[in-house]
Amino acid sequence: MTRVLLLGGTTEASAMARRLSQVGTDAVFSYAGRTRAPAEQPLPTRIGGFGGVAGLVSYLRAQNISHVIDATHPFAAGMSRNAATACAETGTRLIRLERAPWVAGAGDNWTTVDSLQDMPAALPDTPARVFLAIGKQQIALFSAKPQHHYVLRLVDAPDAALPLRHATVVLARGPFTIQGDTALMREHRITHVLAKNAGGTGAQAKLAAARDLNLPVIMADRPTISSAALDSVDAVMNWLSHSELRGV
Ligand code: 3Y8
Ligand code: NAP
Repeated sequence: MTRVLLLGGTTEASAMARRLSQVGTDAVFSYAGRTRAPAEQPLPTRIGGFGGVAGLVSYLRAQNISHVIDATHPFAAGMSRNAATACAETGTRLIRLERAPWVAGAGDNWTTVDSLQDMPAALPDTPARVFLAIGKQQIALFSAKPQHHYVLRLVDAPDAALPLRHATVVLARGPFTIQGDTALMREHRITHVLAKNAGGTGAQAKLAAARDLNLPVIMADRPTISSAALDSVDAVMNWLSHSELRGV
């Protein structure tokens, strides 16, 4: 009996949820609970962590989950690694739905760093005005470079003081537009744009805006995740139907 756990939180996960709902698959959508008011989904939805690998193992068993579709963000490495371990332990089928990384094109001025932790060192010593669009979980990294003015784009208002001396907070939820991001960078006189290589379309506008404004981009590469991945909803639906047919 097929019952799917869809690990969400991205544009691709929302598209996956719409397809599973359309075909009537027995599925449950899962958010981490990172934002105050996540987007509604057309599937029964649970919100919050599982309690590590052990918690996820218990959940998979208690809920008779036969398949896990991990459509979390490429930087949600902890969730993806826990899913791989828990699915191996319980013999649950697992696939990742992941969008391809962005690649620098003509006119792009990117400095690529291995991880988010390497971003502050890539900033100049002379004071800059930095568009920090990597969410709020890694802001503390930048307290090492207090001389810059940071413009932070967040989904929800911070619930504590920011660990930065000069910061402006912009509250907004993607997907974003090139026009909107270009206006934002002009308004705040941005000199550097920082981004995670998330791929997809929801966060891409700032890269096009940076190119149009001839601004340098510091791009953090995504963590490596070993479990098998597909890059489209159709491919995942084929994977699901084949594994149902094989009964494996
Ligand atoms: C809670 C669910 C959908 C999904 C929409 C995508 C697109 C818009 C662009 C910028 C970059 C960033 C951030 C971003 C984008 C989509 C997608 C995407 C980037 C929501 C959502 C949840 C989250 C969590 C949030 C993180 C943060 C990251 C903001 C909902 C809106 C920066 C990633 O305040 C916080 O603590 C925010 C935390 C994890 C990264 C971080 O480390 O801080 N996403 N984003 C999910 C959950 O609870 O499980 O609230 O509706 C989803 C989306 N955010 O349904 O269409 O698919 O990527 N999300 C990044 O890419 O760098 C913004 O500002 O330019
Ligand atoms: P993470 O660091 O990989 O995961 C940390 C912990 O959060 C996990 O161990 C798990 O807690 C919980 N968790 C994460 N995703 C979950 C989900 N979909 N359902 C239930 N629990 C989940 O995750 P993250 O980077 O903070 O991302 C959190 C959520 O935001 C994910 O849904 C992700 O898709 C979405 N998102 C993240 C980014 C980003 O830049 N990281 C961007 C866009 C959207 P337990 O250990 O307790 O199970």
